[in-house]
Amino acid sequence: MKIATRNAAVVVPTFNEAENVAKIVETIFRLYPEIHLLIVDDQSPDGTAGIVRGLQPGHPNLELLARSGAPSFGRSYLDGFRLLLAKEWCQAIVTMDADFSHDPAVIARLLELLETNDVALGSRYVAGGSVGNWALGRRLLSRAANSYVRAVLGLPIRDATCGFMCMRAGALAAIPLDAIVSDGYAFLVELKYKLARQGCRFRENPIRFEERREGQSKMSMGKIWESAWLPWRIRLGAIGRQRL
Ligand SMILES: Nc1nc2c(ncn2[C@@H]2O[C@H](COP(=O)(O)OP(=O)(O)OP(=O)(O)O)[C@@H](O)[C@H]2O)c(=O)[nH]1
Ligand SMILES: [Mg+2]
Repeated sequence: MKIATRNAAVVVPTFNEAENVAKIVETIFRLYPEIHLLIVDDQSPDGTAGIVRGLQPGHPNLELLARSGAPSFGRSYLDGFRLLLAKEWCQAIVTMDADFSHDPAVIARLLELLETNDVALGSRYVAGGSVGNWALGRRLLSRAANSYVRAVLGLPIRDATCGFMCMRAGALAAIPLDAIVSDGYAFLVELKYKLARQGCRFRENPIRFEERREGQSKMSMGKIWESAWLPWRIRLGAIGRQRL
């Protein structure tokens, strides 16, 4: 059965997205007036959370989770998931970036695909998918990371590091969120791995991934190393396989 947008929530983690956050909020609600939107901010020094608070009176379905403690992309998503899975109306959860790399217009298609799948991905690496404006180095790195992760983990998907995901709430609720240990791109891989191990049906929908429109890039060597190491940690059993 089709999931109505009023039963779906989009989670967007933010760190220093003052230049993007108002635009992404307005764009999402213009396209889907009934959808729920949760921004999970990590005490961004640029005042991202304050901008969200300022938008809340105009958007009753806009929620802000202002985290404290050490910033973490992965923990932000996990806190957001837990908050949403406790809501009775929540049947689907979409993850996406604040910087317009993921086109909000695609959310409708991903939700449609949940009629016959548990997880729908906005994929750069299936026929019809692409990346815009990426320098050759980053293009190669992303391609190599994907092939590597697929080879080591045997994931049935082409874009294992993508951050544009749409999941049935029931599927997400069935995996042990507390057992997810990684952060950054590795978090996105570990999440897909756990969903796949749970027996979820995946479907990839081609997207064009755009370079961030505004704001500073947060790519770092630390994040890349973590992603390189994660598949082996999973395979070697260091990451709670027994709990799957
Ligand atoms: N809450 C939270 N959000 C984060 C953190 N790091 C990144 N984000 C957000 O996660 C999303 C993806 O991060 P990006 O910085 O766009 O990552 P990327 O696309 O690989 O790299 P660039 O676009 O080049 O910066 C964006 O909405 C970021 O604001 C974090 O530590 N905490
Ligand atoms: Mg980005």
